[in-house]
Amino acid sequence: MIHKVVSLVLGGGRGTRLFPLTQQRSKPAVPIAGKYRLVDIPISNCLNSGYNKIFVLTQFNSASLNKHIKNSYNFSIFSKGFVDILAAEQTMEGDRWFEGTADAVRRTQKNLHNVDYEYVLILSGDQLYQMDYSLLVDFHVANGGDVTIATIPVNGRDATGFGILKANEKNEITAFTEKPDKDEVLNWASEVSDAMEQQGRLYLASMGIYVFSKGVLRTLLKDNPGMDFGKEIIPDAIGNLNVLSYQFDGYWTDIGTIRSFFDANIGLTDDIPNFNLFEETVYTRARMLPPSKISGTTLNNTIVADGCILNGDKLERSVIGIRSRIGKGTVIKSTYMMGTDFYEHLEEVLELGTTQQPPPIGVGERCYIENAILDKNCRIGNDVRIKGGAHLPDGDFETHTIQDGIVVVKKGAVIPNGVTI
Ligand code: ADQ
Ligand code: ADP
Repeated sequence: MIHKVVSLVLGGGRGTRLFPLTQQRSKPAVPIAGKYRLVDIPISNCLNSGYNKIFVLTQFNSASLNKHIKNSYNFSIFSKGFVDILAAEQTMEGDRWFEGTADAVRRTQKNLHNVDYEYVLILSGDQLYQMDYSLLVDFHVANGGDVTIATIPVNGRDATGFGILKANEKNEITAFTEKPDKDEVLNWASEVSDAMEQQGRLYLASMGIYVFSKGVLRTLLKDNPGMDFGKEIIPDAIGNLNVLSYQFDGYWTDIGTIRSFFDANIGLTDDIPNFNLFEETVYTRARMLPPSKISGTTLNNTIVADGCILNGDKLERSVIGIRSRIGKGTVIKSTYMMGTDFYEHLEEVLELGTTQQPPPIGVGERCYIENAILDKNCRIGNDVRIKGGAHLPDGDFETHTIQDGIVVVKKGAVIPNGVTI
């Protein structure tokens, strides 16, 4: 049954964990999988679940996010659907930014007045998964929930990064702790299926995906001044209200850090990826780009988006984003190249190709690139060598950062001929 649902996508706090990808854009606008942006994942899940009233809450408004949402999600005039951005803004009531997830929702509630809904679905903006939220909402309604949390079993190592809970046989959550420390985790094991137990996934984690009945959310946010769902609002609700656990058994991963973002993107090149782009539609901006043209290149487990001109030697376990250009003799492995926002005219490329000041947009000739993320619009010259790995210490440099052995070349950075990183 279709219930009246409004979805709120938590588009990002300061986004510091994804620096430098969030240096010039808000987190929801970070490009993923060669042609999408992070925010397309929860929005597509909503649309595929039949929910089309969607707000994206973000800390700062960026031109690229606005443009992307406006160009991607146009509903017909016969539909009541919308995707609207609510950016933290100065109002008569205060000039603070959103201080946390609950505060962000509290301060945007006034925008819900004109929307007809019974349930609020709160979603995180930095996760990769496909989920039919209508099953979650049906579960919430059928079991008389006040609040329902989507949950997934995780292993002990990951458990410290999540809200961990215990539920009884009626799926009622009886205890919850936000990000327990290493020693404390051991007390939080749950009974899980044999398959989960074999994988060591003994701890039931909150996926940060919540369904609230309309009045319940309003009352909770009014009575509890807490800024955060995980730290304050959810623990307060447990014990006082009927808080349910809806266990999800599909693939789900957090992509809030450079390492997890990198792994999620490169994971798409697996023979049978955990996140299957060929199943449910992931919506994004429909660009009128030409098909990609490739010559002289050996491609292995590589995703190539539209509009690329690739002349490299070998591309392996890599995601090559829209409008990428790669020069002759170049080898790229385990790399996410985001692509470019525009093409340089042929004359420009030819001219820059001779002067190399700066190099033309894209990756030049005879380069070797491994374990890297190349943000959009990079200009990488000829004979450049970038080899990420555990041997490189973390650091933040003018053109790039290194985190966990992954070299992230910043948006629009220029790496001259012959440089080695
Ligand atoms: P975290 O992911 O650590 O834990 P948080 O950092 O609060 O929680 O972020 C949740 C989502 O909200 C993220 O997408 C984030 O970018 C966004 N966000 C944070 N502050 C925001 C703000 N002020 N405005 C808009 N968006 C904001 C949460 C739960 C845990 C749970 C994990 C699952 O607290 O219990 O286990 O999610 O990932
Ligand atoms: P995407 O295809 O990634 O959605 P957009 O079309 O939204 O990219 O463009 C991204 C950015 O690039 C925008 O800020 C846009 O103004 C800029 N841009 C587009 N074309 C050009 C161009 N020819 N020269 C310089 N900047 C451009």
